[in-house]
Amino acid sequence: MAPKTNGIGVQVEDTRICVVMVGLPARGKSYIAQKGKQLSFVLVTSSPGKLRHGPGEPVAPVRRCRPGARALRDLADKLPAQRYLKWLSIPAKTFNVGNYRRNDAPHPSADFFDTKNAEGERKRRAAAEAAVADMLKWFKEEKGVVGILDATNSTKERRKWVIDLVEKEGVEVIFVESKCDDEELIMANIRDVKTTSPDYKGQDPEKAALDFRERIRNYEKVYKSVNEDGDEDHLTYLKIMNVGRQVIINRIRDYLQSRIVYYLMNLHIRPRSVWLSRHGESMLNIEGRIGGDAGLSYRGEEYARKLPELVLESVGSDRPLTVWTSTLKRTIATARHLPKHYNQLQWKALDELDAGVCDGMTYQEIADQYPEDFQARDDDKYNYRYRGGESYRDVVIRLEPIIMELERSEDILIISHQAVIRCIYAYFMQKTQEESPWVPVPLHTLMKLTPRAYGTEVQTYKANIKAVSTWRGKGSTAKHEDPAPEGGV
Ligand code: ADP
Ligand code: FDP
Ligand code: F6P
Repeated sequence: MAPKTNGIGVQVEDTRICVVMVGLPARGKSYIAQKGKQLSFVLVTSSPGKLRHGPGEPVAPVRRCRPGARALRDLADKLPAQRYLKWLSIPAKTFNVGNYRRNDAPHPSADFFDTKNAEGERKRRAAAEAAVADMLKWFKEEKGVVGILDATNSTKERRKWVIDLVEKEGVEVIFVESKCDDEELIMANIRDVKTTSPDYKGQDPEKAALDFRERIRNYEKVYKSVNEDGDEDHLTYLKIMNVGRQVIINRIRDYLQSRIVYYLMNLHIRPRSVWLSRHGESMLNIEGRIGGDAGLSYRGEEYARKLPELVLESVGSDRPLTVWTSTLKRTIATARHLPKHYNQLQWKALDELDAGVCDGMTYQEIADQYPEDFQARDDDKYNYRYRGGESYRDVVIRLEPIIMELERSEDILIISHQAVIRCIYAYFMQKTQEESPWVPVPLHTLMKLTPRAYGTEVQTYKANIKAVSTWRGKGSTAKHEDPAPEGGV
């Protein structure tokens, strides 16, 4: 079937996907699921309502968009899977069976998970049924696109049961299995995340870890890896072995599936951070003019000279770092005093949001010359597209390769621009589309983001070099005199 688009390059095909996680406990399934949610932030534009272009252009109705065969690029909410999907604006939601089971069996000991335990079996099945029922309801009533069933789904019977229920509703099923036999890593995972689970609330962590290891042994008695016996070859699946050292891909069908797979197979769990900085203050920043390709102001240059010190303080002197800038003068100039042994790469995708006909204007000039546009942008800043320019949604879409590359990479410093940094920050911090375009990102500040198993840690380093504030509050035409609110970055 030829993909249908709604005239704004957005796929409207009715693809709905259920990602069914598979694997023994403590194999990173919930971690992977959480990442997928992030993915949806950049894949498809989904918010119903109006997409606002400048009032000079037609205002195209935005239909609820379903990603399909061709259009991840055009698809503009949270797993590393959910996080990624959400960032791409694909409505994604995780249904964790453990949370359902906890309603009925809040503190089970290992023998609860022995298949010979009839009560345990009954309660576990009821939890799985409730999770799948809620997921199907979500697809139907809330127009979900990617539902993630987070459980062990570790037997063929369970997988067949899920497929039968889900496919009946016209939802595609893709199994994502994490297989890992690195005993040291599994014990580290147990200590990191399982001993603090509500299952073991108030219990001694060492005892909890031993009980959890016993729980896993009960699962091992019945566990079958997907297609281990050769009779599940008809299934669509991705098997990630030992955190990506080997990957098996089977029958991945369409564009969205392949993007999800590509993203998930590139995830790694080696400790790393991402540093973000805007360029030093520019000559246009001083005048309160947006866009352009100006050089640094005297204070901006001072920041460029101070940046190596801030970076070395935060990164350390012996860690290799890769620096990504945009192709605009002000970010390249900001990076130029960094240590020569850092690899540097310029990305067009990191250039500032294109303000189209408003490029080089002050906010006051825009309000005077294009009052309707000015209002439209305040009404829906994420979707407003400058005449001949871009919206935040557009920026998120062009950042998708950056996010893919970031997930594959180790330590990276990105020197970019206000709007672009907001979008990247939103991916890591799971900011909504309403919030992200307004996040304060002050000049002359280095930010360190460190992704952890559940959530991202933020540290900021101020250079203590004065700069104008380029933050503008809703309704204001301030020539940058609005003080940025406290909080945010
Ligand atoms: P599960 O849902 O499988 O019980 P969790 O997601 O709760 O496991 O475990 C999280 C831990 O797993 C984190 O410490 C994370 O670093 C680690 N992890 C993430 N991905 C993987 C993977 N592919 N294989 C093994 N461990 C992983
Ligand atoms: P989780 O770690 O997500 O809490 O320990 C494994 C576990 O998940 C249990 O909490 C939960 O009851 C079970 O997996 C759910 O999966 P199954 O229905 O596949 O057993
Ligand atoms: O003022 C600096 C700047 O980077 C401009 O180039 C850009 O148009 C603007 O910030 C983006 O911020 P906002 O979306 O809040 O106008």
